[in-house]
Amino acid sequence: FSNPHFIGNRSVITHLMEWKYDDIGDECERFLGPYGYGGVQVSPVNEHAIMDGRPWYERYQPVSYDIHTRSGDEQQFRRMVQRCNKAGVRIYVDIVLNHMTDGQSGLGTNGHHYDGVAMQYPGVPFGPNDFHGHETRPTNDLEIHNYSNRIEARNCRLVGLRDLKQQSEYVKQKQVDFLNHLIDIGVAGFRSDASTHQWPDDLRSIYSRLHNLNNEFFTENSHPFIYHETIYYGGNGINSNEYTSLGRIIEFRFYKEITNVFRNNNQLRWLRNFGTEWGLVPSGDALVMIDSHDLRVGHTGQLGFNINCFEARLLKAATAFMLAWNYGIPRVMSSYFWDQIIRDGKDVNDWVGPPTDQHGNILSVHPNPDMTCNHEWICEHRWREIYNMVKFKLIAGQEPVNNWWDNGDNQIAFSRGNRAFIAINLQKNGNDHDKNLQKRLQTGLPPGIYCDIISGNLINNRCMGKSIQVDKNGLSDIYVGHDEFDAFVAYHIGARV
Ligand code: ARE
Repeated sequence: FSNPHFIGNRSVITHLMEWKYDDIGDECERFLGPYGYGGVQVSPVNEHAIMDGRPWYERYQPVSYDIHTRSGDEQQFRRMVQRCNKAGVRIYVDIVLNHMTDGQSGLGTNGHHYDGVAMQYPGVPFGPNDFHGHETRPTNDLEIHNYSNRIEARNCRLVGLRDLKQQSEYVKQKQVDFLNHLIDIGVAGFRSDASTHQWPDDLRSIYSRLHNLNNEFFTENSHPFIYHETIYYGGNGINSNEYTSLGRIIEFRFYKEITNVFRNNNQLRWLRNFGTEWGLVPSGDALVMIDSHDLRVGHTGQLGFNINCFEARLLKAATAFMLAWNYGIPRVMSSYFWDQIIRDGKDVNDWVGPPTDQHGNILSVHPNPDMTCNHEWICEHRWREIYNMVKFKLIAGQEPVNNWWDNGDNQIAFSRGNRAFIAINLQKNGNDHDKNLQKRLQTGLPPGIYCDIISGNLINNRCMGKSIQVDKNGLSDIYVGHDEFDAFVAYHIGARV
């Protein structure tokens, strides 16, 4: 369950949060395929509660396992999966198996009624016996209070959400049917939501009944790729390594350490041995990110510490490191615009859902000629600095990190074998001269003239941005001014004049 089934050397996933399936299909064909992305994570696809104001998080309150949300119905979902697979781009679905809705009642996105107090979900159907109650000896109010307590975390309610009893054969079978339905349609795998709140053995038992991937798109005997949301920063919380035998885990320590470094709370030079030596799980067990649908608004992290699209220069630099370093499977967050208003360290608009028209239909994405999107959609995955680093990673392949250099502080550079080279400058101390990265460095690259793919593309054999000349020994003058638009430069053998 830890192979993402990317095509060729593709190696990066992007989460197109809340996008409509028709738009994702278009995006696979016109952009993601051609620019070398390996896959898309789509927001939960099954019927969910319709909540007042339509917050984005209503998608995390399931009502049934019918494929029907504002992103599209089952037919549209099927068409997207077909189109993306044909474009060489895999689809991973965010699955919410831990729970159903909170204690409200109302309608779901496919018209099913639900009642969270009575725990009735006729769309599945699930009833009160399918949920954890007092017999499993959880807390008095059935809520999770102590996230480090295994039993409480698994058998109690996460923020009031009705907690499914996955020990029940009936519940398991309904979930297996749902996942197999998605597999048969042609998805490549799943993001498992709130994994720490589910018993590893229950997940194992569910996964053991999954079909092989659809062999219209995948080789025989392929298993779905499954990555688990286990928020573990060390200490006595539930250790994410309880889940590594089930697939991959989202390694939250990656974003936390990288963010800490890029915010200058730790020197860049220490990144030299970043990975398992820092306590992270082995690379093959990890999926990594800088930003996510939660972190962006300060959920599961701390606003002001997390880096989101409102700090573009920092986000691009941290993402570049993630894509240049050879660790885990990287996921690039792609968000929509919301009016961030911070009061007392909290974003009061952290709930705001995707852009819609006056009838509540999600707006379409219309790319501009300069590759950006209509202003409602941030489309980080289309920023030149980011899509070109996706290409960098594709070209670097499995080449090792070589030619590490640092200034003993916050300037670093390294190559990936003799295929690609990056230099990052976040130096804040010293005079202007010290703050600029200006150094003759070993790039590892064969001699020639290379375009900096961060400041511009190679078009008609000319660099639109900066360039360097690499001599016959692989040396070149590298320059990253401290006040430049981007804090890094990157070169690879695919952008040689
Ligand atoms: C919303 C409201 C709540 C309300 C609830 C029910 O915000 O106030 O009680 O509805 O009415 C998302 C949103 C939630 C939202 C929920 C349901 O983020 O705000 O609740 O949808 O609509 C823990 C879990 C982790 C979980 C986070 C949010 O361990 O699994 O909490 N993350 C996933 C998703 C979320 C999603 C859900 C789970 C639910 O990524 O998007 O919630 O499906 C420490 C602990 C962590 C803990 C973290 C919380 O770090 O170690 O375990 O994460 O704090 O910050």
